[in-house]
Amino acid sequence: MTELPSADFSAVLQRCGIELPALRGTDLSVRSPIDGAELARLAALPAAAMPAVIDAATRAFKQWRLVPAPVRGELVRLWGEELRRAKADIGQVISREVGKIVQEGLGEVQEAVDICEFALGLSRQLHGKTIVSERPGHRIMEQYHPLGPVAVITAFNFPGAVFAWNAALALVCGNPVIFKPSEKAPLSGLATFKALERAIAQFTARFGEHAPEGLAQIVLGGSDVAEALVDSPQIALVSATGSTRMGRAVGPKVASRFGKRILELGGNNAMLVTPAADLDLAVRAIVFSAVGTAGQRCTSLRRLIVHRDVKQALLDKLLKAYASLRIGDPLQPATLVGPLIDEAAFKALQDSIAQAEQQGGKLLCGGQRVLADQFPQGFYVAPAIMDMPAQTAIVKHETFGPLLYVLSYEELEQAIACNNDVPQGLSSCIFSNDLREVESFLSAAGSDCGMANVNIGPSGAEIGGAFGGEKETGGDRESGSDAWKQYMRRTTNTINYSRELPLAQGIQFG
Ligand code: UN1
Repeated sequence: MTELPSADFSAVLQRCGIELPALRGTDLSVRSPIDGAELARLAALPAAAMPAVIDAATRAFKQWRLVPAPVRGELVRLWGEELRRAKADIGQVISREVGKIVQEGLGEVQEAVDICEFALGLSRQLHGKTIVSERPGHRIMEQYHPLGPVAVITAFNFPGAVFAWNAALALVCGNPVIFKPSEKAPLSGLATFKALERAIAQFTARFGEHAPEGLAQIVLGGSDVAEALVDSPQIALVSATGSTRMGRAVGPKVASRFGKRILELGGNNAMLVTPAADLDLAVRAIVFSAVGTAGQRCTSLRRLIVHRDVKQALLDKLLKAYASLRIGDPLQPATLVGPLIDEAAFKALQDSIAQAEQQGGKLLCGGQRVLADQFPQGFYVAPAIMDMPAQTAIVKHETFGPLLYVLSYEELEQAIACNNDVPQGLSSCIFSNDLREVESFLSAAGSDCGMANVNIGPSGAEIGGAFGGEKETGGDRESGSDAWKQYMRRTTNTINYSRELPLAQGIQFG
């Protein structure tokens, strides 16, 4: 039997602070989608161990909430520095474990660095409002206080960045975190988490008791471990990223105990291309957003809604671009499209193509498995484009892979209606240089998605904006803007500094 993992990858993991012998077990088999090789076999935490983990976070909260927010900011600053230092190694772990190309593996680590810096700035800006009172000698103000332990449950496709989005904000907001990474990507989760542990060690050396035991914990395991977090009344906020099916299970459970939740679920993101579009720019955006990460981003472009007058011209350019895509080993710097995460993802893609054909679709290119000789256990596909006669049932379904449906329209209103006529509401965009078209798309009667872009694709959002979507995407926001407020509890304080006791609404009592 071959030694797990290969010597060079062992060295990368070690530099990331991952000591495999200590984690070794039989429960979780971690395979690289590049060639199906087993990277590690890890022990899963039994659900019975979860109460102790949750209790440790609860104890840590009591201390951490009292640390001044700008001091808490110092911790995420150190985390950002550690991530920067380890960027190449963590990027490589992500590439090997989930098949991202080198640039996207590095980009994901950068996204984690960026949110640490954002959170550092935020640590001095967690302010509430001062509100004028209707009563003399009174003042109203709001304060934002730490909330409690935060559970972060993530998906395989952003195994490091999504944890960082949540953890960096949770920590500056005064909350401990418990991280449950995807079973398909525990090593990437660990690599990102270990950088945080190193930051905590430095922070503790500097501030002593300020960084309590249990401030940040990682739990490797299955759905029973996730369920323990979802069901525990001690977990103040559950942030979960994944499928709509997962969200449907998690959301009501957290709601039934009146916990808070952030759900980031499926997307079915569209691009409108109007006759006033720069087609060359559109093609570049389509290629990045439809085939980047092999179509496995929740923000990936899945529907192209193009005006019939420019449809053929756009398709000609697009098919040419697709024909030149370099598909293959994601660790090779020239590769643009890596493998799908596993065979199940490949089968789901095949199934969607078959259904789309039954519903009148025509496959214009791709869809077939490639490189099977070189990688019998790796599932590489040629990105597919399908021309659809209408937005049929399968088009309304999120298929997590490089499958782009093309629909045509005549009137802008019809295109906007088509954009909105799916259960998901994450991201969307319009390519147009016509102010009227653009503003209509962004207006109250325009795109109903959490993100609506102009002349850029639906994916690859910066961390500064609030990230998330409407409808079956979950309705919540994370990352930038004021998403931090979800990690805190707001108190409204009315202060009377007069000698009277006037009642609001002019009520006379006694
Ligand atoms: C996801 O796919 O779960 O906007 C997150 C993007 C990335 C994050 C995607 N910044 O595509």
